[in-house]
Amino acid sequence: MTAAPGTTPPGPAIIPAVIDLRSDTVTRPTPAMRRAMAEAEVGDDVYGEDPTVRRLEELAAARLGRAAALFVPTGSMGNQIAVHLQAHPGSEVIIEARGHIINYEMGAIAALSGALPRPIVTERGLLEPAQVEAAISPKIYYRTPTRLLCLENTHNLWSGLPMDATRTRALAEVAHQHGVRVHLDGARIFNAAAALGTSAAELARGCDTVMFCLSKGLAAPVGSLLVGDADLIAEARRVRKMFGGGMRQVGVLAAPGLVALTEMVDRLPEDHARARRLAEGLADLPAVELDPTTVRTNIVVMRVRPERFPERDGLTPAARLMAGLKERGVLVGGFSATEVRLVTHYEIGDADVDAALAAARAVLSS
Ligand code: TLP
Repeated sequence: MTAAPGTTPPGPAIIPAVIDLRSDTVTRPTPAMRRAMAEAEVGDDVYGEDPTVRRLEELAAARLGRAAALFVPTGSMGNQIAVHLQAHPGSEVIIEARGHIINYEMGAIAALSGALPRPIVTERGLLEPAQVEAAISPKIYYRTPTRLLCLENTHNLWSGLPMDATRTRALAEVAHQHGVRVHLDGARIFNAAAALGTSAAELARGCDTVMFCLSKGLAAPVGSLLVGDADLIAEARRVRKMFGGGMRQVGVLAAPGLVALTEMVDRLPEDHARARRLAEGLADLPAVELDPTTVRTNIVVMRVRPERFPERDGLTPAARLMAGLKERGVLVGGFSATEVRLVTHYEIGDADVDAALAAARAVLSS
């Protein structure tokens, strides 16, 4: 059919392709995950009768080298159950100052567990055992007791920084010497393991509880696991119910989680290589401050230099960059007035990295 002069020819509406680098949470389930969801065997998981959930919990415990695991709807819930079990009202939780648990979980450690954060500022995201020791309250009855140390691996706000097993063990040892428990927010522990050439179990060693997510780089639509000793996980099951996380025929959501754990772990180095290439390209731009060697997993946090790309029309440098990129079909996340985060994942290919770099070049030179 020929279009009349001056009209749009018929055909599909032209929707600009979106390159979504806001997070690795944006991925849609793979075809294998969709099939697994449709075919999942299910039962009522509050009665412990969902066979698919059980399989996932057993596999998760084995992958982390622990006795037991609990399927929870979100990473936040997994972290908060761990805090609830190991801190008590009026006690302190030691955590690196940019930790997810205190910056992005809605004040839940205070709201749900009555605990206080004791944030430790670091220069590059890695806690030192001596810093942790100094932050632990002396055991005097009139001092606020320290109950829990929370670690994060990879460290989201520090450009996905991985932490090696030696440091994790040293930090856990110092905490345990003072009777302080250790929880690891391992939302992206498989990214850390891939970057460090080790296993998730090795990185979890020394920690009392570990939470990891299926819904980040592993591309499942939903779900996280909390792992630990059998007694603690039995208690965690009770707290999950109290927090409203007891789910019923949830094998339909555990099934893509099984695919995530068995099929999506080995490809993570691809995301890391693309993130590094993205970081190298961005670091070449005069308006960007970024050391690409700090990008070792799938997260790039960069700073816009305000002297090169200033605030305009009430928009901060970061907001201006985000808006400009969005006009060009590239979505990124804002961390502060000058910081922006870009995350690679299985829906981002090499051509997407090239296109995102071209868009950033165009926006930042405007
Ligand atoms: N992180 C999200 C945002 O909340 C920032 C993201 O897009 O990265 N621990 C870490 C280290 C996380 O990065 C996240 C999610 C969580 C816990 C919480 O997981 P969910 O979103 O499943 O509650």
